[in-house]
Amino acid sequence: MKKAGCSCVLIILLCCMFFCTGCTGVTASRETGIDEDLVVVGFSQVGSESDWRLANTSSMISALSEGNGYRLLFDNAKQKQENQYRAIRNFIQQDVDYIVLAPISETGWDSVLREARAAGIPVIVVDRQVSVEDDSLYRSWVGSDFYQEGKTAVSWMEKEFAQAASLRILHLQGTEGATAQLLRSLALEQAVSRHRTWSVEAVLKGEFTEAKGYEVVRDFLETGTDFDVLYSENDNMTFGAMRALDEAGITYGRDGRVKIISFDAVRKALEFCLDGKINLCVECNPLHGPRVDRLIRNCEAGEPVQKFSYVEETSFTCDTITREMVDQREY
Ligand code: GZL
Repeated sequence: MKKAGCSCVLIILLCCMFFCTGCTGVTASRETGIDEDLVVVGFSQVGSESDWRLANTSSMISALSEGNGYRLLFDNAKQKQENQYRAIRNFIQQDVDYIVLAPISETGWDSVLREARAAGIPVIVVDRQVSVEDDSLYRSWVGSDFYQEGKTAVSWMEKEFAQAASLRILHLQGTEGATAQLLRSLALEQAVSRHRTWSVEAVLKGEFTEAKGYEVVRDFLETGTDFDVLYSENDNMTFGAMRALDEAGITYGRDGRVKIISFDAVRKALEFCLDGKINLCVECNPLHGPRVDRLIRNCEAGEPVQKFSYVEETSFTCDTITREMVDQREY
């Protein structure tokens, strides 16, 4: 489906083709192979750095399918913002009907979103947020309340360590500048400033990947610095950290020397939680495809759309999780 400006060009083109070759619109569309009734969406995805991201991509692709009335142009930015810039400019060149952006970090979007607005292409932001001077540069955002996720983890720590004389924290951070990192970290930093007996032994940059999580925790453990709880901002970094702890002979989980808090709550993490290896899994729901589909349909119908839509989330502990909860997991 194209906008007015393009429709005129398209009609002229089709007339030329008709008079020149006797083609009809049907033949023309057979020529181009594109069903003009489809809503064309350009989706710029961060990358494929984590199980959460793979589930998010899968949800978006299955919701924005041709069967649902979409033609989806998908771009994987491989965790580089300049690749997202390139993808968005490419979508503008192709004159898509909507741009969906899952931004790698909050800043640096003003210019390219102004280009999308100048082209008359609405932008929907999913998952992490964008920090722009003018928030009319995007139509709507859907994602998680990352600050609440962090507060859920802090509440668990306050109960779990209520009797402890002190609490030494190892903070494993996700991609710097991502909303998930900024707000999960903020909740912890505020708690540490409230609790005089809490301390952060180190802040490690794990980039939300298993490999980097393993590397930075392995290097930290070589310093011999003790800690009581790992606050890991996503499951894949946690998996890497667990490997480093195993190699160092440090036990963890329900009966372990250190406790583990992990964010996302993908199935693999919930299995570890069920086994008592991860103490707390804080859910971050990636299944935004149906939500974006509904947003676009509302836009198409000229209905008002909410600027910010937060998804419902929960948490799981190794003392409360059940096999049924794990088996019900969609991702
Ligand atoms: C959170 C999302 C984060 C996940 C990570 O919504 O941005 O990015 O927590 C993912 O697993 O890499």
